[in-house]
Amino acid sequence: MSVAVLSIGSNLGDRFGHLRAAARLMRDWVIAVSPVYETAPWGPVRQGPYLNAVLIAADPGAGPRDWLSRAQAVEQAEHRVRERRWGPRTLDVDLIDIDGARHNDPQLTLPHPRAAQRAFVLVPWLAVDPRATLPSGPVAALVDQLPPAQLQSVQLRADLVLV
Ligand code: A4P
Ligand code: MG
Repeated sequence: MSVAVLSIGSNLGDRFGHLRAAARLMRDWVIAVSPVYETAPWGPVRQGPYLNAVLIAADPGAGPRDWLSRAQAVEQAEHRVRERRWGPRTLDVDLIDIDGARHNDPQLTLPHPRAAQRAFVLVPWLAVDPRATLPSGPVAALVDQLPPAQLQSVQLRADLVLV
């Protein structure tokens, strides 16, 4: 069984609509969906706040490249434009982990190299899978180690539910 952990994020346009579209377009494979969080923008670019969530998807026949092309097809369906790295986007779909595999290809690095430091990835992932792990440790422990300011930058949006 191939199980993929996907981080989805949006800070342009109908942010929740883009997340909903991602869950809908992946519905054949999605087995679990996290709550939605309002998150302060991470990185060097000045931009508006994001909505973030995590999808867990399973497909016995899929390899890492299949998951990457599915993720990119979903971004394209939501008119994702690559203007600048780490800049605002209608929809970002990042592969965080696939079956614990390690990949060092720049086209697909696994696990996602910045996931372990990102509250907007770790908090939703932990909420949907309390046993989640990365090579650097259990996600529960990584969340405990996050600076308080980072944790506070991720706020549950209980009013927004992805199905
Ligand atoms: N690529 C390599 N490994 C992977 C992977 N594990 N998953 C390649 C997905 N793609 C991977 O990605 C650039 C290239 O990375 C692709 O060609 C792919 O083959 P991209 O999506 O075109 O560019 P990007 O999204 O600007 O870069 P990146 O590194 O994915 O950006 P980040 O690090 O995800 O930053 N703040 C909050 N609060 N929430 C967010 O969701 N997102 C970003 C984007 C910035 N700040 C944010 C958020
Ligand atoms: Mg990306």
